[in-house]
Amino acid sequence: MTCRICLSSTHVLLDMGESPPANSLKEAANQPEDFYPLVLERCNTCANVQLRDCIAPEKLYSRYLYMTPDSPSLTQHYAFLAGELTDRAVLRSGSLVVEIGSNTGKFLRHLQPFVRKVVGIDPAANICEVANQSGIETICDFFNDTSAEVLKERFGRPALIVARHCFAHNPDPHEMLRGVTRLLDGDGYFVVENAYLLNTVENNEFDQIYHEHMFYYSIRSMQALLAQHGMHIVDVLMVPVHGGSIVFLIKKIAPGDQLGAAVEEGARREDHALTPETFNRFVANTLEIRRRLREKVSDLLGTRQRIYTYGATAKGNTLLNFVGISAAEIPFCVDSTPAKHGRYLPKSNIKVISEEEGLASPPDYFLLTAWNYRDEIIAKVRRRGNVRSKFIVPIPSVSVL
Ligand code: JHZ
Ligand code: ZN
Repeated sequence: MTCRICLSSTHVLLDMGESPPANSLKEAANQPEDFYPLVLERCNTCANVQLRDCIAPEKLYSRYLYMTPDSPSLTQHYAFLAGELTDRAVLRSGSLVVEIGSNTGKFLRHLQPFVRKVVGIDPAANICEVANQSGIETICDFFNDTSAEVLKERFGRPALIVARHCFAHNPDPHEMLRGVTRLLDGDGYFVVENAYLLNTVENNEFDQIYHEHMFYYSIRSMQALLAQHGMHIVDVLMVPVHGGSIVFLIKKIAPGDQLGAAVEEGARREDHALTPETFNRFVANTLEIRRRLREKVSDLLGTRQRIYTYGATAKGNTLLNFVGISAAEIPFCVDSTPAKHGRYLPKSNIKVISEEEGLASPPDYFLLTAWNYRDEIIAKVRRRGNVRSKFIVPIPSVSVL
């Protein structure tokens, strides 16, 4: 098809068949649901990796069940980012910060002590309500050229615009960048945090492929995109969250801009690492994980072991549906988000229960669908007195802890 960054032709890397949107948890089991193709493709020119078929954002985000969890590793990450941004004088006491896709406002709360004002913008009405009630001013809208103008009129120009794990969640990044260039202060920063393609591929994180993730960014593809908008990456940070993410520090191109050495070093590493062979290996490893996980689950059920999944994650739904696991085999999924409790996972029909319910009747095994929080989830389960349940960790390869 066509690259949505540079309009060149693309080739298919991996076709995962059809699945329902990953966060479309259902109120009743076996409720009818819509299926959409999940096809990963790569541009023949600009290094962009994208989803071939995009679902309209209005359908995905107007009501949204993902709420940033309480997590020690995320809290630590927010503190790290706030420190980095302060050290680089991106956060200043007089400045305004706007966060796109701010969810319940957890990150903005961490920035609040360092700046004059923080404002969030998020398209999900139910999420905005939670954020506003907790005291983080949040506008309910999609971020684009039009809403950027509204924000500018109302609050002025921010010295920092943040987009964490939402920049790839839109079919047209050009539209978002038009909004950013309109709104951002002349020498302000646009900070984008996203799952990093190199980690996704090298760690076999095929479950990161779902309809919300419409792009799989690298330094090279981000450079190709920004160049069309008079912007560039001035530095990058590699961070551990969500299976390995990259933080792009972006500015409008201006004479005298200093570029951090990590940008060119990282880009050259990508040129070396992201070869057709690498993508072939990624596909082969994906199929191997599917085979081994299928086998592991069947073997355990054959010996009457009980399995629940841990984490009603978006990526977990890709994993379960691609491997072909359903409620007949795994009846329950444990998750800490109250809004997900009592709902059913798309396609697999697995029922979501609370962590407390999971503790009251623990299974023999948890399939860790929130593997990005592996250490803290296992520590929490043990701390709460469950020393018996084992954990099947699917990524980067199937292992049991
Ligand atoms: P988590 C979402 O993906 C969707 P998901 C989105 N598209 C995206 O890009 C990423 O986030 C960033 C639960 N949990 O963060 C809470 C526990 O039960 O891996 C969450 O439902 N106990 C925006 O859904 C889920 O796991 C715990 O102790 O893949 C984690 O979801 C913890 C820490 C979490 O994102
Ligand atoms: Zn391209």
